[in-house]
Parts: sequence; C-alpha cells; structure tokens
Amino acid sequence: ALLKVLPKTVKKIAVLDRTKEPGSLGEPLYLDVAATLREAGKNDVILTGGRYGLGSKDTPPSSVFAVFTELKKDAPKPRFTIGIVDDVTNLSLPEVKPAPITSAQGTVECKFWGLGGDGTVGANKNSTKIIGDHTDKYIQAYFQYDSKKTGGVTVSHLRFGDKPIKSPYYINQADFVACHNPSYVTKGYKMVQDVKPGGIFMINCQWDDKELGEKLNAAAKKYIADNNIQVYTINAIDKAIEIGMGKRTNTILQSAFFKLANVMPIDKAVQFMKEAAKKSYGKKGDAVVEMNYKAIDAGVDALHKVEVPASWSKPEADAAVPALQGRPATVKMVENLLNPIALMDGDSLPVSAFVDYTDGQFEIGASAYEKRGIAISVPEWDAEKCIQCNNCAFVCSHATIRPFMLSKDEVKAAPANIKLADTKPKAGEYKFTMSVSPLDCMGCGECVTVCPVPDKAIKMVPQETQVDEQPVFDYLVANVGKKPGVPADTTVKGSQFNQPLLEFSGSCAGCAETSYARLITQLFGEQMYISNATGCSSIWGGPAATSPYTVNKDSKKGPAWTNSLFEDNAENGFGIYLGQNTLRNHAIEKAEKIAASEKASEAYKAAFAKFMETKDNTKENTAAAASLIAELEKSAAAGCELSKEVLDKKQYLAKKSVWIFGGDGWAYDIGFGGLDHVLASGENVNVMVFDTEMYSNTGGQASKASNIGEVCQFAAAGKEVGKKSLAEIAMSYGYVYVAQVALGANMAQTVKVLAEAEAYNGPSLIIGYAPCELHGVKGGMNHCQDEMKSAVKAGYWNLFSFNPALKAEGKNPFTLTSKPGDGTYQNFLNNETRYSRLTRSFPERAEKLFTASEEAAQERYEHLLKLVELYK
Ligand SMILES: Cc1ncc(C[n+]2csc(CCOP(=O)(O)OP(=O)(O)O)c2C)c(N)n1
Ligand code: SF4
Ligand code: SF4
Repeated sequence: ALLKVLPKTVKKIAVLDRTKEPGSLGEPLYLDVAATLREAGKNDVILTGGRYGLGSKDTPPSSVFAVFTELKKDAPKPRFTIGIVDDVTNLSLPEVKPAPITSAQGTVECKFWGLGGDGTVGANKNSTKIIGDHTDKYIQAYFQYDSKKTGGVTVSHLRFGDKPIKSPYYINQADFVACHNPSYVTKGYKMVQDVKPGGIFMINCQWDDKELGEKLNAAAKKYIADNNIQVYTINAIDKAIEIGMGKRTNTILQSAFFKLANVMPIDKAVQFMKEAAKKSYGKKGDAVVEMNYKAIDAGVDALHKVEVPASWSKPEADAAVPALQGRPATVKMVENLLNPIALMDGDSLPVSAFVDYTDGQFEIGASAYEKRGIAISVPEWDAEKCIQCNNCAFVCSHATIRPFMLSKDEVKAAPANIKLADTKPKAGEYKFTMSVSPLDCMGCGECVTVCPVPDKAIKMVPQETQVDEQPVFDYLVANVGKKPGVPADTTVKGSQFNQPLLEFSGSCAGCAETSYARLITQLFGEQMYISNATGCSSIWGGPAATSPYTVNKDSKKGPAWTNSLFEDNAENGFGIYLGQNTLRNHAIEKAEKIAASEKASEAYKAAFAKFMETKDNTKENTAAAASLIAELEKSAAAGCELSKEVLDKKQYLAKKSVWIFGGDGWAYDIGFGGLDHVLASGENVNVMVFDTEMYSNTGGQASKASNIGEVCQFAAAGKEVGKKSLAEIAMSYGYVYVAQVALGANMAQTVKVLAEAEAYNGPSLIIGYAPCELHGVKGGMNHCQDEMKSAVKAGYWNLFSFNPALKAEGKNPFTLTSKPGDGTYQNFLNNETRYSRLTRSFPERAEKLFTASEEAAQERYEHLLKLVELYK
C-alpha cells in the first residue's frame, strides 16, 4: 500500500512514530518503511525516523514544519524528536513558536481556562452542541487537564468554522481566550500570550481596572499593549451569588463568550442557551430554570471593556520573588520543575531539567510550595468558641487546618496576629491555636460540618480576608512541634498534634481517601514505605515534582512512596517488605554477633537488648535503633569492622511500617489475586483500601465493591448483584487483621483500628468507606463526613474489626461496632445521584433494586451478629 501511494519522484521520507523502542534500530513504522523501500529496491531514498507525541505531547504545525525544514537539508538527522527541547541528546528539531496558523480561513479559535469541577468544560460542551445543532458550522473541541483531580486546571480548546477543521492539535493562536478563575492571573499563567494580535482576552474577576493592572504581571501587560489585545472583565462571581447560583459561574461565562466571540448573533445564542437550560433543568422546577435565564442574561450585560493604559507597553518590572526556604534538594526541584509545571508551562522544560531524576526518584515535600490559592472561601477559627476537640483537623483532606500548642517563647516569636486560647479543659503551660493555610485550602468546608460546637467554632469566609493567616500557618509548621502531655496518638485529639506527612495533595476538595491517608502518616509516617496501586491515590499521591508526601520537620524523615502497576501493587509492596526485612535481618544478625562478643561494651549490650525487645514495635523501635546506632558508631570508631558493616545498612535497622494503598478497583477486582496471595503469606504488611465503590480515577466504572442498584459506568441500569465481602474473605484465614472503618462515622474507631492493625505482627487489611465526588452527594463533598455517618446509621456500611491478637489472648477477635440500620436506608440511597438517577431513568427497576439492596444490608448485618457469636 505504501508503494502504491508513494510518488515516483520521492527523494526523502521522514517517518513519525508515536512510540519509543529502547534498544531497537528504529521505531516500528520506520522499520516497516525501511524494509518496504529496501525490498522495492528504492535504496536511493533518504529515510529518517522521528518520535512525536510521547507523554501526551502536542504536535502543533511548528513541529511538522520543523520536520520539513530538516528534510530540506542535504544530510537530515537520521533520528530525531519533535515537540520537546532535547538538549541532552540534541535529537530534537528546532521549532519556530508560536506555530503558524494553518487552520482554514474564517475558523474562530477559542480557549477557556477553567478550574476542574467549575462547569467550564460542561458549558463548553454545551456551547458546541448549541452551535452544532443550530448552525451549519464545523466544530472541534479538545479538553486538556492537569494531573489534579477536581480543582485542577482545565483548558478547553474550541474551534468553529464554515470550512472543515483539520487541526488535530491544541490552539496556541486564539481569537478569544477566557480566564474563568482569577487566581490564574495572580499566579501568572501564560494565557493572554495565546491571543492573536487584536483578539479578545476575557477575565472573570471581582477587580476594577486599577486592581486588574496590579494583578497582571509585566509580561502579560506588555503583550496586551503590544498586540492590541481587547481585554474584558466580568464579575461572574458576585453575579452568581446574587442570582442564587452560589459558586456556579459557568452559565454566566458561557453567555459572555457568545456575546464576545461572535460565533452567531447574540440574540439567537441567548435563545438557544435558554432552550437548553429549560431542557436540562425543567424537571427541577421553574425557579431553577428562571435562575439560569437570569445567569444567561447577566453574561451578556455584565461585561466590562477595560481601557488598556498606554503605560502597559512599558510596564514596571514584577516584584522580585523571595528565595524559597526548605530542604535544598526539594527547593531545587521546585524551582526547576514544579514551578513551570504548576504554571501549566511544563512542556517548555528542556530534557536537561530532568537529568537529576532519570531513575524516576523525585524529592518529597514539593506540594507545600504550590500554594494554589483556589478556594473561594476558607475556614476562620474562633479561639473562644473552640472546645479543642481537633475534629476539624482529623477530617481535613488536605491537612490545611492544624492544631498547635505553643510555649511562651514560641508565642513571642509568632506573627503578632496569631489567635491563641488557653488549653482546654484546663489552662496549662502552653497556648492552643488552630491554624489554617488559606492558600492550600480547597474550600470544601468539611471542618465546619464536623465542628461539634452548636453555633460552630469555624466558619467559611472569603479567602482574601484570610491572607494574614498564611504567615502564621507557615511559622507554626516550620517551628512548632508536639508538646509533652498531649493525649495519645491513638486518640482523635492526640493524633492531630502529629505533623501530617501527606499535605496539600491534588485530590478533590473533601475527598475521603486523603483524609485516611493523611491520618495514617500522622501515626506512622516517618517509618512508612508505601506501595500505591494505580488509581486516584496514585494521582493525588504521586504526580512527579508536586509530591504531597513530606518529611517531619525535625527528623527530616517521611514516607518512601512508590507506584508500580495497577495489577501488581500488593506483590510490589510485599517485595518491598521482603527486601527491607532481609536487609534488616542481616544487619540484626551482625549486631547480635557484636553483642555476643567479649569486646562489646555494657552500653552496647543494653542498647542491643532494648532494640530486640522493641523489634516489632514501630514507634518504640525507632528510638531503640537510634541508640543502637550511636553505640555502633562508637565501636566502629574503635575499629570494629562488623560494626562498620552494620552501619552500612543502618537505615534498615529501625522497624519499618509497610503499607499497601489502593482503591476498590484494585483490591476487589484487578489486584485481588495478588492481594489474596500477600495476605495469605502471614507477613507483617498493612493494606489500606480506599473503598469508593467504583473505579473513581477513570470516571466511575463498576467494581465488585459497587452495591446493588448503584449506577456506574458498565452498570447504567444499576448494578444487579451485591457487593463482595472482601473483609470476610480475608477473615477466613484467621491470622489476618481485618477491619471496616468510616472516618466520619466513627473517628475513634478509625484511629484505634489503624493503630491495632499496624501493631499486629502479621498482615492487616483495613477497608475504609470513602464517599467520592463521583457519588454525587447532595450538597457536595462538604458533606463527605456526614455521608459516612449516614451510611453507617442506615446500615449501608458496617464498622467492625477482626483482631487475631485477641484470639491469642482467648478473647473474641471479632468486634461489631456499628448498630443495625435505623430505617433511613432509602433516604441514604436517594441522597446520592449514583443511586437516585436510577429512579429517573428506570423508576420501577430502581424500586426493585433499592429494596433488594436494603434487604441484602439487613441480611449482612444479621450475618455479622452471628459472627460475633461464632467467634466467641
Ligand atoms: C491493568 C490496568 N487496567 C486498567 C488501568 C486503568 N486504570 C487506572 S486507575 C483505574 C481505576 C482505579 O480504581 P480504584 O482501584 O477503585 O481506585 P480509585 O481511583 O477509586 O481510588 C483504572 C481502571 C490500569 N492502569 N491498569
Ligand atoms: S472542630 Fe470545632 S471545636 Fe473542634 S477543634 Fe475544630 S474548631 Fe475547635
Ligand atoms: S476518590 Fe473521588 S473524591 Fe477522591 S480524588 Fe478520586 S475522584 Fe476525587
């Protein structure tokens, strides 16, 4: 086929492969073409091979022009890459940016910068539908996302035109660019630089023109002035609140787009948008439809044209960015990688920027430098009303609200605006504060929901009113540690005085998965090795360069984290366990030989005895290992060769806490065989399953953890069969610690189970109920913790634990913590769209399945009651 289409005159061919075959002479398509030419005797054709589009890199016209420019040379590069700047192997071809405009004449190109979950993508899909349904125009839409879950950056690329659109690449020369989130302006994202000269830049913000001038950086101002960009602002934020739409600004911004981009007459666009709103919201009643109509009108009316001052062509230089503080290796990574990536400019990084990370290891602690500032409202703490229960910190998905106890000196050194209270119930030596990081908070409001004070000791307030709290939070995190006398780690209150070693991750606001993981790091973080299955937890847990796992401020130790494959995570974690355990045992054997020798000092012997006594206790063994290492250093200095050998492996001496993290899709389905194998091994690993009852990361497919009647992808008519009892499968071994928890339903049980599971010298499996953004909980994820409560109260989710250590003591190993359902089962189901949508699509089936689901739950509870008796 190739020979048939190849012109006779062809002299040079460049083959582009979208793959990298290390060790091969060339990529697959290149090799095919080479063989074809050779067999056809076309040996005089110059053939080159290039790679493109790897790692989702875009291939704009500038890349393609670069290939032609190269081919024009007498001796073009035989192997090359496009779309990246490879300054290490120098294989990349130079590209002229911005890319020339190659789309058909008259094509209108538009780009929208939104915040994941703010409705920008949905509104743009709706706009394409309106234009597609009501005009003869051709349409194209691409949606680009960052690595964050809801709350990340989205960029929608829309093209409309009278001629066919053949542009399979992102827009970088737009007629219209909209910024739907003002923080993107303050952070300095390169947005306006993508507007064609004379094009339109629209910003959703609450600023007047003067304030806008203060917020835009010098490069943006200069680009606007030099390229005659028309700048518009629209305050959709206040308008949406005024109309009663809360945070939902998308409809207002959609109609503003129609007004400015001139794709169709505005009165027609308004009519079509209103028709679409009526269709979508008609069932919700006239008031909702009316609200949407108002939003549509507001978008047209509330636009404001900014008079661009002449001074913008020679703007004042931006203020110097203060030097970053912290661990030098992390700071270096943040400056070189994280900062451009966080500005959505990672594609501009040259290959040399990654040379220090070629083995795939990245520094931890980088997320603290992101300061995304995306929450519209953040918590404000009231020192007087607070009863200091620490519930708010206990549930926080992003570790952005934290309690501290301060000594007199620490109070003196703190920023003056710090809010302090006497410790409760009794005033003591220290002062108490609950501090919030406004720039890291995602604004979910879970903390307010769980505050037990009747008129709430925290309330949500606009983020900009809390700017002064950031230096306070930063001071406390950097300088104030845990104080003696606070309640034990195994209590809700006590656990929160430990530094969280998972912070500011990219999970959705209010995500339950991160609340569990954060808590586990507060209990065992410095000793943790985490093997993470692919899933949401690997995305919020391990995006390269924005690592949310961090180190303890004093010990500089934190969790070691890795992600292998979705299907082999349990085995991967088990391998890590076996590896470190073997190295540890070798070191211990040698340390034991030293202790048995006549030359060993009494101090060494005592340190070794203490080490062995605490060998299986993660917390106590850390201190014992430190003392043993100190003694080993002394004996090594005195010439003991064996001590030197032990010291070579000293990082393996202290007991490690090995954790295997993953979602239900991994644990119940795809990784189940491996998980079962690892649990059966009897070895001391801890497994934490974040049970969202669906494959969340890939958009909500049904798993074996999904329940009867649940509507998921691949179960559009509601899942017919019940949820697998993973807990009971594991319990059948008799030597596996097994528990089901729901953090918001019973905080005390959650923290107790985690401590017990980790302390158990054998395998542990903890299944945590995790409400998810995709469940569609009424009112949003600020009800995540309450939803866990409702699930347990209704008997939908049961809390229990099976502790083989109790069996060994002659006690009943099985503890059933939750009560039977209280009759609210159907209310619970109907409070989440993953269920309630079935009542709309298949009402009769919904009734049947929901009844079956409730009956199955009752049976399950009765079965658990029998287990209590059985294990007695
Ligand atoms: C073998 C394999 N199949 C499919 C995928 C794609 N994939 C990545 S994450 C994911 C879903 C994970 O779901 P779950 O384990 O429930 O975790 P959650 O995202 O809900 O936290 C899937 C299907 C993959 N990475 N590997
Ligand atoms: S939940 Fe409320 S009472 Fe408890 S520590 Fe937080 S602010 Fe204080
Ligand atoms: S589990 Fe759900 S709430 Fe959490 S990050 Fe994933 S999609 Fe978001």
